[in-house]
Amino acid sequence: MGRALAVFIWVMTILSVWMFLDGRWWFPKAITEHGPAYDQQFLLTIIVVGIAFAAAQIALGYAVWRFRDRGDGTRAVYSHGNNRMEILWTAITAVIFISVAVLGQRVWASLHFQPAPPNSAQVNVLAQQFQWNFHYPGPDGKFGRTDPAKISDETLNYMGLDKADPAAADDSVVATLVTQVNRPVALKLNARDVTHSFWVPQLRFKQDAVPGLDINVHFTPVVVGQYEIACAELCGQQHYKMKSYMLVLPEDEYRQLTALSQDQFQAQVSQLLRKYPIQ
Ligand SMILES: [Cu+2]
Repeated sequence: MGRALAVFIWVMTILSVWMFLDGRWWFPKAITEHGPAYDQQFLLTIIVVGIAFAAAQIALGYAVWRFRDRGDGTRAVYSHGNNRMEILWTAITAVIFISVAVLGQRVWASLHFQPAPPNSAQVNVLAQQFQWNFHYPGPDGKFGRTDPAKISDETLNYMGLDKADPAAADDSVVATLVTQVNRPVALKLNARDVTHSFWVPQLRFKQDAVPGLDINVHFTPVVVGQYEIACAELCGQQHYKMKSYMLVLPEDEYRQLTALSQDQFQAQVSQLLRKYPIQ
Protein backbone atom coordinates (compact mmCIF):
# COMPACT_ATOMS: atom_id res chain seq x y z
CA MET A 1 0.00 0.00 0.00
CA GLY A 2 2.79 2.40 0.99
CA ARG A 3 4.63 1.75 -2.26
CA ALA A 4 1.49 2.32 -4.34
CA LEU A 5 0.86 5.64 -2.58
CA ALA A 6 4.46 6.76 -3.18
CA VAL A 7 4.22 5.92 -6.88
CA PHE A 8 0.85 7.71 -7.09
CA ILE A 9 2.38 10.88 -5.57
CA TRP A 10 5.29 10.77 -8.05
CA VAL A 11 3.01 10.20 -11.06
CA MET A 12 0.74 13.09 -10.00
CA THR A 13 3.82 15.31 -9.62
CA ILE A 14 5.07 14.44 -13.10
CA LEU A 15 1.59 15.05 -14.59
CA SER A 16 1.24 18.41 -12.82
CA VAL A 17 4.64 19.61 -14.04
CA TRP A 18 3.92 18.31 -17.56
CA MET A 19 0.66 20.32 -17.72
CA PHE A 20 2.70 23.51 -17.37
CA LEU A 21 5.59 22.44 -19.61
CA ASP A 22 3.25 21.36 -22.41
CA GLY A 23 1.92 24.90 -22.83
CA ARG A 24 -1.45 23.71 -24.15
CA TRP A 25 -3.38 25.49 -21.39
CA TRP A 26 -1.36 28.69 -21.29
CA PHE A 27 -2.51 32.33 -21.34
CA PRO A 28 -3.70 34.02 -24.52
CA LYS A 29 -0.93 36.07 -26.19
CA ALA A 30 -0.11 39.37 -24.44
CA ILE A 31 -0.94 42.44 -26.56
CA THR A 32 0.53 45.34 -24.62
CA GLU A 33 3.88 47.04 -24.34
CA HIS A 34 4.36 45.89 -20.74
CA GLY A 35 2.88 42.41 -21.39
CA PRO A 36 6.22 40.64 -21.99
CA ALA A 37 7.63 41.99 -18.69
CA TYR A 38 4.61 40.57 -16.84
CA ASP A 39 4.96 37.23 -18.61
CA GLN A 40 8.68 37.06 -17.83
CA GLN A 41 8.00 37.75 -14.16
CA PHE A 42 5.26 35.13 -14.11
CA LEU A 43 7.53 32.58 -15.78
CA LEU A 44 10.29 33.22 -13.23
CA THR A 45 7.81 32.78 -10.36
CA ILE A 46 6.38 29.58 -11.76
CA ILE A 47 9.84 28.10 -12.33
CA VAL A 48 10.86 28.86 -8.73
CA VAL A 49 7.65 27.50 -7.17
CA GLY A 50 7.64 24.61 -9.69
CA ILE A 51 11.09 23.47 -8.55
CA ALA A 52 10.03 23.78 -4.88
CA PHE A 53 6.80 21.89 -5.59
CA ALA A 54 8.50 19.04 -7.47
CA ALA A 55 11.27 18.70 -4.84
CA ALA A 56 8.75 18.61 -1.96
CA GLN A 57 6.50 16.03 -3.66
CA ILE A 58 9.42 13.77 -4.64
CA ALA A 59 10.66 13.92 -1.03
CA LEU A 60 7.16 13.15 0.24
CA GLY A 61 6.94 10.09 -2.04
CA TYR A 62 10.39 8.99 -0.83
CA ALA A 63 9.34 9.28 2.83
CA VAL A 64 6.16 7.30 2.15
CA TRP A 65 8.17 4.58 0.36
CA ARG A 66 11.09 4.40 2.80
CA PHE A 67 9.10 4.47 6.03
CA ARG A 68 6.11 2.37 4.92
CA ASP A 69 4.65 -0.36 7.13
CA ARG A 70 6.66 -3.45 6.24
CA GLY A 71 4.41 -5.76 8.24
CA ASP A 72 7.26 -6.88 10.52
CA GLY A 73 5.92 -5.17 13.64
CA THR A 74 8.73 -2.55 14.00
CA ARG A 75 7.61 0.45 15.99
CA ALA A 76 7.76 3.93 14.53
CA VAL A 77 10.53 6.25 15.71
CA TYR A 78 9.49 9.79 16.55
CA SER A 79 11.71 12.74 15.80
CA HIS A 80 11.42 16.17 17.42
CA GLY A 81 12.99 17.84 14.42
CA ASN A 82 16.18 19.78 14.03
CA ASN A 83 16.15 23.49 14.90
CA ARG A 84 19.21 24.28 12.78
CA MET A 85 17.61 22.73 9.70
CA GLU A 86 14.29 24.49 10.41
CA ILE A 87 15.99 27.91 10.59
CA LEU A 88 18.08 27.21 7.49
CA TRP A 89 15.24 26.21 5.16
CA THR A 90 12.91 28.91 6.48
CA ALA A 91 15.60 31.51 5.76
CA ILE A 92 16.26 30.15 2.25
CA THR A 93 12.52 30.15 1.47
CA ALA A 94 12.12 33.71 2.79
CA VAL A 95 15.04 35.02 0.72
CA ILE A 96 13.75 33.40 -2.48
CA PHE A 97 10.15 34.55 -2.07
CA ILE A 98 11.00 38.10 -0.95
CA SER A 99 13.37 38.47 -3.95
CA VAL A 100 10.64 37.32 -6.35
CA ALA A 101 8.13 39.69 -4.73
CA VAL A 102 10.52 42.67 -4.98
CA LEU A 103 11.22 41.91 -8.65
CA GLY A 104 7.49 41.59 -9.38
CA GLN A 105 6.70 44.83 -7.60
CA ARG A 106 8.99 46.67 -10.07
CA VAL A 107 6.98 45.42 -13.05
CA TRP A 108 3.70 46.24 -11.32
CA ALA A 109 4.85 49.74 -10.34
CA SER A 110 5.85 50.55 -13.93
CA LEU A 111 2.15 50.32 -14.82
CA HIS A 112 0.46 51.59 -11.66
CA PHE A 113 2.81 54.23 -10.19
CA GLN A 114 3.80 56.00 -13.41
CA PRO A 115 1.41 58.63 -14.76
CA ALA A 116 -0.05 58.00 -18.23
CA PRO A 117 2.08 59.43 -21.10
CA PRO A 118 0.91 62.87 -22.28
CA ASN A 119 -0.27 61.59 -25.70
CA SER A 120 -2.66 59.08 -24.09
CA ALA A 121 -6.25 58.79 -25.23
CA GLN A 122 -8.51 59.32 -22.22
CA VAL A 123 -11.55 57.11 -21.67
CA ASN A 124 -13.79 57.34 -18.61
CA VAL A 125 -15.27 54.05 -17.50
CA LEU A 126 -18.35 53.63 -15.33
CA ALA A 127 -19.16 50.06 -14.35
CA GLN A 128 -22.65 49.10 -13.23
CA GLN A 129 -24.65 45.92 -12.59
CA PHE A 130 -24.24 44.42 -15.20
CA GLN A 131 -22.60 46.40 -17.96
CA TRP A 132 -19.59 48.51 -18.85
CA ASN A 133 -20.02 52.12 -20.00
CA PHE A 134 -17.16 53.79 -21.87
CA HIS A 135 -17.30 57.56 -22.19
CA TYR A 136 -15.40 59.30 -25.06
CA PRO A 137 -14.90 63.07 -25.20
CA GLY A 138 -15.72 63.41 -28.92
CA PRO A 139 -13.89 65.58 -31.50
CA ASP A 140 -13.52 68.54 -29.08
CA GLY A 141 -11.38 66.38 -26.78
CA LYS A 142 -13.35 67.59 -23.75
CA PHE A 143 -15.52 65.42 -21.56
CA GLY A 144 -18.98 66.81 -20.90
CA ARG A 145 -19.98 67.31 -17.29
CA THR A 146 -21.51 64.31 -15.57
CA ASP A 147 -23.86 64.35 -12.61
CA PRO A 148 -24.92 61.22 -10.71
CA ALA A 149 -28.40 62.76 -10.27
CA LYS A 150 -28.83 62.71 -14.05
CA ILE A 151 -28.14 58.98 -14.38
CA SER A 152 -31.15 57.30 -15.95
CA ASP A 153 -31.21 53.85 -17.51
CA GLU A 154 -34.65 54.57 -19.04
CA THR A 155 -33.26 57.38 -21.21
CA LEU A 156 -30.00 55.44 -21.76
CA ASN A 157 -28.05 58.12 -19.89
CA TYR A 158 -25.88 55.59 -18.09
CA MET A 159 -23.09 58.07 -17.26
CA GLY A 160 -25.38 60.88 -16.05
CA LEU A 161 -24.12 63.15 -18.85
CA ASP A 162 -25.37 66.73 -18.45
CA LYS A 163 -26.81 67.71 -21.84
CA ALA A 164 -26.80 71.38 -20.78
CA ASP A 165 -23.00 71.39 -20.98
CA PRO A 166 -21.84 72.28 -24.51
CA ALA A 167 -18.81 69.98 -24.13
CA ALA A 168 -21.23 67.05 -23.72
CA ALA A 169 -22.86 67.55 -27.15
CA ASP A 170 -20.29 65.51 -29.09
CA ASP A 171 -19.55 62.92 -26.37
CA SER A 172 -20.20 59.23 -26.93
CA VAL A 173 -21.04 56.58 -24.35
CA VAL A 174 -20.92 53.00 -25.64
CA ALA A 175 -20.43 49.52 -24.22
CA THR A 176 -17.23 48.95 -26.22
CA LEU A 177 -13.74 50.09 -25.30
CA VAL A 178 -12.09 51.53 -28.40
CA THR A 179 -8.33 52.06 -28.49
CA GLN A 180 -5.70 52.88 -31.09
CA VAL A 181 -2.81 50.51 -31.75
CA ASN A 182 0.56 51.70 -30.37
CA ARG A 183 -1.03 54.67 -28.60
CA PRO A 184 -1.29 54.70 -24.81
CA VAL A 185 -4.80 54.77 -23.41
CA ALA A 186 -5.63 56.06 -19.96
CA LEU A 187 -8.71 54.70 -18.23
CA LYS A 188 -10.41 56.40 -15.31
CA LEU A 189 -12.49 53.71 -13.65
CA ASN A 190 -15.44 54.23 -11.36
CA ALA A 191 -18.51 52.19 -10.43
CA ARG A 192 -22.14 53.10 -9.88
CA ASP A 193 -23.27 50.46 -7.43
CA VAL A 194 -20.86 47.79 -6.20
CA THR A 195 -17.22 46.90 -6.81
CA HIS A 196 -16.51 45.55 -10.30
CA SER A 197 -13.19 44.61 -11.86
CA PHE A 198 -11.98 45.47 -15.35
CA TRP A 199 -10.20 42.52 -16.93
CA VAL A 200 -8.90 41.76 -20.39
CA PRO A 201 -6.65 38.66 -20.09
CA GLN A 202 -4.47 39.84 -23.00
CA LEU A 203 -3.67 43.08 -21.12
CA ARG A 204 -2.29 41.08 -18.17
CA PHE A 205 -3.90 43.18 -15.45
CA LYS A 206 -7.13 43.37 -13.52
CA GLN A 207 -8.26 46.60 -11.93
CA ASP A 208 -11.13 47.06 -9.51
CA ALA A 209 -13.71 49.75 -10.18
CA VAL A 210 -14.93 51.00 -6.80
CA PRO A 211 -17.97 53.22 -6.19
CA GLY A 212 -16.89 56.78 -5.36
CA LEU A 213 -13.24 56.26 -6.31
CA ASP A 214 -11.58 57.43 -9.53
CA ILE A 215 -8.95 54.81 -10.29
CA ASN A 216 -6.50 55.55 -13.09
CA VAL A 217 -4.74 52.92 -15.09
CA HIS A 218 -2.99 53.04 -18.45
CA PHE A 219 -1.60 50.67 -21.06
CA THR A 220 -0.46 50.63 -24.69
CA PRO A 221 -2.06 47.99 -26.93
CA VAL A 222 0.24 46.83 -29.74
CA VAL A 223 -1.86 44.25 -31.65
CA VAL A 224 -4.94 45.20 -33.72
CA GLY A 225 -8.01 43.08 -32.99
CA GLN A 226 -11.04 42.47 -30.81
CA TYR A 227 -10.73 41.19 -27.25
CA GLU A 228 -13.18 40.22 -24.52
CA ILE A 229 -13.62 42.34 -21.40
CA ALA A 230 -14.85 40.48 -18.34
CA CYS A 231 -15.88 41.64 -14.91
CA ALA A 232 -13.52 39.82 -12.54
CA GLU A 233 -15.37 40.67 -9.33
CA LEU A 234 -18.44 38.72 -8.28
CA CYS A 235 -20.82 41.69 -8.43
CA GLY A 236 -24.29 40.18 -8.25
CA GLN A 237 -26.63 37.60 -9.65
CA GLN A 238 -25.92 38.35 -13.31
CA HIS A 239 -22.20 38.93 -12.87
CA TYR A 240 -21.55 36.25 -15.51
CA LYS A 241 -23.31 38.42 -18.10
CA MET A 242 -21.10 41.45 -17.52
CA LYS A 243 -19.11 41.09 -20.69
CA SER A 244 -17.96 43.64 -23.24
CA TYR A 245 -15.39 43.99 -25.99
CA MET A 246 -12.24 45.98 -26.55
CA LEU A 247 -11.23 47.04 -30.04
CA VAL A 248 -7.64 47.87 -30.91
CA LEU A 249 -7.85 49.77 -34.19
CA PRO A 250 -5.35 50.99 -36.78
CA GLU A 251 -4.79 54.75 -36.59
CA ASP A 252 -7.00 55.74 -39.58
CA GLU A 253 -10.00 53.72 -38.38
CA TYR A 254 -9.59 55.07 -34.88
CA ARG A 255 -9.44 58.70 -36.04
CA GLN A 256 -12.45 58.24 -38.27
CA LEU A 257 -14.45 56.67 -35.44
CA THR A 258 -13.60 59.17 -32.72
CA ALA A 259 -14.62 62.06 -34.99
CA LEU A 260 -18.21 60.74 -35.08
CA SER A 261 -21.02 61.74 -32.76
CA GLN A 262 -22.94 59.30 -30.58
CA ASP A 263 -25.37 57.63 -33.06
CA GLN A 264 -22.84 57.21 -35.85
CA PHE A 265 -20.18 56.22 -33.32
CA GLN A 266 -22.41 53.42 -32.05
CA ALA A 267 -23.23 52.23 -35.59
CA GLN A 268 -19.58 52.31 -36.64
CA VAL A 269 -18.53 50.37 -33.51
CA SER A 270 -21.08 47.66 -34.32
CA GLN A 271 -19.61 47.37 -37.80
CA LEU A 272 -16.04 47.15 -36.51
CA LEU A 273 -17.03 44.48 -33.99
CA ARG A 274 -18.21 42.37 -36.93
CA LYS A 275 -15.06 43.12 -38.91
CA TYR A 276 -12.51 41.99 -36.32
CA PRO A 277 -12.81 38.39 -35.07
CA ILE A 278 -12.60 37.90 -31.29
CA GLN A 279 -9.09 36.79 -30.34
CU1 LIG B 1 -19.27 43.38 -12.35
